[in-house]
Amino acid sequence: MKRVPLLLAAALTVPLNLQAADALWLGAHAAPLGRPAVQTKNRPNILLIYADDLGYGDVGFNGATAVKTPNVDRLATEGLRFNNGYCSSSTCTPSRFSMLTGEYAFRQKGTGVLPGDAKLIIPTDRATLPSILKKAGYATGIVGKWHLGLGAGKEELDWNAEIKPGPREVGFEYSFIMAATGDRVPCVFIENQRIVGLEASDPIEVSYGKTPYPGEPNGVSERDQLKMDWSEGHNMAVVNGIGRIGYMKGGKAALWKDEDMADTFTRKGVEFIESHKDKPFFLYFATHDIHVPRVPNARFVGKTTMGPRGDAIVQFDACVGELLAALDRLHLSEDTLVIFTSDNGPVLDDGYKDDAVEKLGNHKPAGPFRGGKYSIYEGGTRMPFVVRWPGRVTPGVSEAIVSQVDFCASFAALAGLKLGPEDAPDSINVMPALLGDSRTGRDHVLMHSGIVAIRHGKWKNVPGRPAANGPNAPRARDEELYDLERDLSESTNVAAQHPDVAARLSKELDQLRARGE
Ligand code: NG6
Ligand code: CA
Repeated sequence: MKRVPLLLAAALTVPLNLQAADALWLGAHAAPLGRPAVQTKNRPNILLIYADDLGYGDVGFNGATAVKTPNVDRLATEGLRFNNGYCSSSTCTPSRFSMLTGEYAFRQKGTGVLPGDAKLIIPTDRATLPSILKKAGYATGIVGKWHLGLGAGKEELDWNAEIKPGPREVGFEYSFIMAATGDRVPCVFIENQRIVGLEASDPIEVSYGKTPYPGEPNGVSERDQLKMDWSEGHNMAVVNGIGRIGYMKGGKAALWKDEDMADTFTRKGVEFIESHKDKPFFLYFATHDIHVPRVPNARFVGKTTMGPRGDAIVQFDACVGELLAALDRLHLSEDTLVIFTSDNGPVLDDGYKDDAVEKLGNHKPAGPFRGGKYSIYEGGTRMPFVVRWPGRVTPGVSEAIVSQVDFCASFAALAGLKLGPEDAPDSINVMPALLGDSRTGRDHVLMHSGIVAIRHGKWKNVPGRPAANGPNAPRARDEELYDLERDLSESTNVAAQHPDVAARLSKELDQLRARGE
């Protein structure tokens, strides 16, 4: 694959008078912009709080009232809130792939939502967000959801031995993860690439084949005994009374209890912070909330009128609160850049009967935006997005367009590390925007949900598709153009009124897509 290094599009608002320190800070893919951080505070700890399936409108600071989120609201009050912060894709695996590699996932085959036994999809020889920060002297760790595959080669993975390659081989020195999602087997925690609590006498087996393990419960035969019924899929292995995707057997002592997962991850996150308080650390804290199955701890059950989905948001917010409290307690808040966002837009019924639709009331999970998880519209990829760095980032609201794909180049620049031309090819250094030094970030951004769309400035173009033959051929669709300044909810297609704009964006999209080929 030939890659052409990207030219920087980020616009400048700060007058430039560069000194040596600036040049260092500017690093990765950077045009010279922004105020140098090295002169004041260099290399803060980085805490990336990454929610799962949490929508733009699911948090108080973006207008939610039916659910209270005091801790993420605290982040927003003390930090810089982005109204135009994007993930790359409207599902989990491709969004995380893009964020951690700085390359849009649509450029690499096999980066769709992965089964729980998938092999690692991030090549181990490439620069990643953790490997970049590790090189810059950070202690790197991940706690929570992985969903990027584990193991390599054609052989089936032996879950009872060391599980590799995995997080370590892509740059995380410490890991405490679940392999895929809460609704996919194996339902176990994996710490530093070994299953936690596994007993040698009860080895674990995992299968994504069609047949259940004989004698093991499954979500069809035991449906009437399930803790939470499924509405679609989720009828294979039964773990903790809940049907999952995929089959597993053994490892009984290692199985997680959904009700305790948030506490476990939070404890591990806090422990990582505590044990690295004396050196710069990067912690990627990727919650399983609020993805299905939504099974919050009893402490949170009934805290909202919205059922498990609302209660899971409260639980998520409480986890954020504990992490922030740990930073306060350890006197690390001032030295820590906290960045909070989510992997894709919201969904109500995602395959379990948990009343998310019935109990929604007036709550708007995607805020003012159209669509949600799985969608090419803004609700799919416009995320709640906050950067807090007390004393360095002035609290407020930014309209700059920023994307999670930019984390690689931006944090490389902050840490003073220069990226090679092959590294993080879609990532732009928007650190000046993230720190509030610049009011502009990127001028364009791509979003992906099967198809790839482009936003440039206020315009959003969703490409059309001609009719195709064949039983599984996707439906034809007309080209769409929206003016996001006037029409946040993408309700009026103005492609016919502005054919020149539509053509310009469509050409830009073609060129950007072609870069990875
Ligand atoms: C779907 C699952 C859904 C969720 C999604 C991945 C069914 C019916 N649906 O296939 O529940 O797991 O995959 O979500 O099984 S993501 O946030 O990890 O991308
Ligand atoms: Ca997700």
